[in-house]
Amino acid sequence: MSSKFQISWLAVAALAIISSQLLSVRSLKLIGPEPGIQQIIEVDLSDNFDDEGDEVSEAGEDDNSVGTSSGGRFETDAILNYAAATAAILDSGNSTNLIVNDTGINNNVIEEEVVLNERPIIGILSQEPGRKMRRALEENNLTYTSYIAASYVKSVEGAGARAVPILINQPDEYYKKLVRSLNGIVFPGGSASITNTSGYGRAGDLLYQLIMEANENGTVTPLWATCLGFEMLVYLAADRVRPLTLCKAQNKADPLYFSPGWESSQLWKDASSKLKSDVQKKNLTSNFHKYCVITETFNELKVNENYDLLSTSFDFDNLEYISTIEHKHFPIFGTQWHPEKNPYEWKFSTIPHSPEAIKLEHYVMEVFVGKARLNHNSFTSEAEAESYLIYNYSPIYIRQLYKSSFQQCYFF
Ligand SMILES: *[C@@H]1O[C@H](CO)[C@@H](O)[C@H](O)[C@H]1NC(C)=O
Ligand SMILES: *[C@@H]1O[C@H](CO)[C@@H](O)[C@H](O)[C@H]1NC(C)=O
Ligand SMILES: *[C@@H]1O[C@H](CO)[C@@H](O)[C@H](O)[C@H]1NC(C)=O
Ligand SMILES: *[C@@H]1O[C@H](CO)[C@@H](O)[C@H](O)[C@H]1NC(C)=O
Ligand SMILES: *[C@@H]1O[C@H](CO)[C@@H](O)[C@H](O)[C@H]1NC(C)=O
Ligand SMILES: CC(=O)N[C@H]1CO[C@H](CO)[C@@H](O)[C@@H]1O
Repeated sequence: MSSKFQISWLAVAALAIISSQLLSVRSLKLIGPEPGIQQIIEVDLSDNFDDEGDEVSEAGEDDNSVGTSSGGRFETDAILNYAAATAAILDSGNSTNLIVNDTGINNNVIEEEVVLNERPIIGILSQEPGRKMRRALEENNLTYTSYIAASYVKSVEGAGARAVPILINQPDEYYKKLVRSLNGIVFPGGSASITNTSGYGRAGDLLYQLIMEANENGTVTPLWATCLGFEMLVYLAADRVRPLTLCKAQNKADPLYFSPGWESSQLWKDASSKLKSDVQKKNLTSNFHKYCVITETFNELKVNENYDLLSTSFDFDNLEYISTIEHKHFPIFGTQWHPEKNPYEWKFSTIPHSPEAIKLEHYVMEVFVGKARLNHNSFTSEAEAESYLIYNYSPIYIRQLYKSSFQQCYFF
C-alpha cells in the first residue's frame, strides 16, 4: 500500500490557483518534497476539524492505513499525484477543507474550502448496432446508426447523476469538449469492435487518452468500463494489443473470486461486510461474453503495472478469467460482468434480481458516481448542458422490434 497515492507537486502548485478544481478531503498535509526519496502525506478526516488551521492534529499514526474515515499517514513514492490521493480519500460531507503544507517547496500553507459536485453528469459512449439489431432497424425503416442500452443510463441516474450520450464518428474536438465538460465516462458493453475499425473503438481510444491526461493533470476523471468496455479498456491499457482469449460465459451468473489486496481497493473498501460476503458466495454478477482476459495475458502485456486485478471468475469450461480491475492511481474501473443488468434487464433468466444483486449494482455505481462528485468540470451553462443531456432522446421499447437482450435502447 505504500505507493497507493501518487501526488504530483505540479498539481499541488496548480491547486493554489484553480480553486474550483479542488477536491474533497478535510485536511491533507504534504511534507517535503525531498527529490528522489519518499514523501509523507498526513490525512485528517476527523469530524472536529479546526478551521483555524490545526490541519493534522487528529491524524492517525498507522503508516499503512489508507483513506480510513479517521485519517492516516501515508508514505508514497517520490512522484506523487494529487488527484489520486484525494480521490482515494473521498469521504462523507459536502463542504470540507483542504490544507496543503508545502513547506520545503515554497514555505506556503495553502488553505481552501471545497465542495462536492452534487450535480454530476456522466457521458455514456454509444456504439454501432450489432447484426440482429441492425436488421431489425432496417426492417422497420429506422435509419439509426448507433445506440445506448437504456440500462446504462438508468444505472448512473440511480446513483444520482444525469447522463449525456457520447456520439460516435464525431470530430476530435467534440470528444475533447465533452471530457472538459463531463464529470465521468462509461464505456458500455455490446458487440462493436474494440479497435479503431469501429466508431466505438475510435472514440474509446481518444476518450481513454483524454481521461488519462486529465487525471495526470490533477482533474479526477472517473471511467467505468463494462464487458466490451472492459475489453476495450484492457486493449487500450495494453497499448493497443488485443488481450482477448475465446471463452464461454454467455448467460451465466457468477460469484467473484477476490484477488489479494481487493479489500483496500477503491472499489471495495467501503462495501458492507454483508455485500462483500454475498458477492463471494452467491451468483450476483451477470455475464454475457465469449471473450475473456486471462491473468497471464494481463501480466504479459504489462497491464498489471498500472492496474490492480481485483477478482476473477470462471467460465463454463472452468477457465479462470479476470472479472474486475481498477487503476492503481486513478478512478478507472473495469468489470467483465454487467452491474446494470441486475436491476434493469429482464430477458434472460440468469440475470440476478435478488435484493443482494440489486445492492451490488447500487453499491458499485455509487462508488463510481462518488468519484464523479470530485470532478468540477461543467458545461459553459445549464442551457448548454441541457442541449447535450439524454433527455433530448426517448428510449424505444426495443423488444417490440426484435428479440433483443435489452428492454429499452436510445438510438442516434
Ligand atoms: C508545515 O510543515 C513543516 C514541516 O513538517 C512544519 O515545521 C510546519 O510547522 C508546518 N506548518 C504548519 C502551518 O503546519
Ligand atoms: C418500410 O418501407 C417500405 C418501402 O417504403 C414499406 O413497403 C414498408 O411497409 C415499410 N415498413 C415498415 C415496417 O414501416
Ligand atoms: C488505428 O490503429 C492502428 C494500430 O494501432 C494505427 O496504426 C492506426 O494509425 C489507427 N488509425 C486511426 C485512424 O487512428
Ligand atoms: C493537461 O494539461 C496540459 C498542459 O497544461 C494541457 O495542454 C492539456 O490540455 C491537459 N489535458 C487535459 C485532458 O486536461
Ligand atoms: C451458482 O451457479 C452455479 C452454476 O453456474 C451453481 O452450480 C451454484 O450452485 C450457484 N450458486 C449459488 C449459491 O446459487
Ligand atoms: C450533510 C452536510 O454536511 N450538508 C451541508 C452541505 O453544505 C451546506 C452549505 O454549506 C450546509 O448547510 C449543509 O449542512
